[in-house]
Amino acid sequence: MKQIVLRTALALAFASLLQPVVAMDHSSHAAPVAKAANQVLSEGKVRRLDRGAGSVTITHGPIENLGMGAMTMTFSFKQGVVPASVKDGDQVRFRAEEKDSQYTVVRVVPAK
Ligand SMILES: [Cu+2]
Repeated sequence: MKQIVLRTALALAFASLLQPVVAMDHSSHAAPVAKAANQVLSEGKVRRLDRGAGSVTITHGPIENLGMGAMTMTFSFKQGVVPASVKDGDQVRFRAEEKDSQYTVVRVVPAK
């Protein structure tokens, strides 16, 4: 009897080792091509806003559409893109794009 119990335990232990490893499928992580992708905003904090020069330095989190990790960098922007209420130190959500090999902020939304 003891023998059978032991064998069963071993069999179960062995069977658990044979559980098929679920293959990781990353295909679903592929960048969405939908129009909605244009609306994806990134998180950031305004470090230095220069409205005259049309440049803003932002410490930002990952920017998925640019394949960029978190960092501090300067973007250019066109007049009217950064809301008048936005000032240095503000938390914002923003959309950045690469235009003419220049990183440009095309939308800025103050974060609450
Ligand atoms: Cu960056």
